[in-house]
Amino acid sequence: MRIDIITVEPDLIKSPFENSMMKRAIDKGLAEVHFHNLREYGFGNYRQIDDYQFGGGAGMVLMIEPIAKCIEKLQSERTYDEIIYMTPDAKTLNQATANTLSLKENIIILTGHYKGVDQRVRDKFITKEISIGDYVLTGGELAAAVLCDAVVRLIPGVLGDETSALTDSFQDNLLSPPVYTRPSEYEGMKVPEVLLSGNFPKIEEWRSEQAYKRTKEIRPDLLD
Ligand code: 6GU
Repeated sequence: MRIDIITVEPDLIKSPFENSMMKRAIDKGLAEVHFHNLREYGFGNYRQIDDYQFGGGAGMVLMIEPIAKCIEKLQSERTYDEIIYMTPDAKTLNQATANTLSLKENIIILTGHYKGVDQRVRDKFITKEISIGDYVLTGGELAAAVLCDAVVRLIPGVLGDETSALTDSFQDNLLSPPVYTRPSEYEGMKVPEVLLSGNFPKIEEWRSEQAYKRTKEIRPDLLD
């Protein structure tokens, strides 16, 4: 999978890709990530990329031309399956979206800033808009890193069996059940007996019950 990230703040987003799971995916050749600094496509000596919004109001808006130049250059080199815009005014990211995106060959992720991008960017280029939750971040860079982490770990071969993505919270729309490791007793707090029983059908049954109970308590909306 190839991911092209268009951003105003490349330094803010690079470090998650230089560490841990995403670095492993890149080193294994399973993911390829390229960063494009929007500023390099800006106008004039100052490399201008934003301007005041028509109609007045505080906050700058990213202009269409620099973004168009960058996207069209990428599109002249290969075909993209999705052009994603990270923005708080969009549907929230969930596991189903991450699963779908992990099967794509080439994607572009555009991260917004300031008041966002000119609406015509969204109308002309964007095929999918994603928010990562109901709160506002300064820019879409951290959100893009979150999206990439959620997607890249699902690419076959990225995770080992020991951390299979199949048993994740949300993979079946339920939260994960509680987990325990040694010691079996700590300051009088005991690990549930069933987990020490070796009775695997019973253990699975217990885990399902606990997952359902937790989901009902904490995230009943997932059960709707
Ligand atoms: Cl994708 N961008 C920004 N700026 N804030 C957010 C977000 C995205 N998702 C949640 N908050």
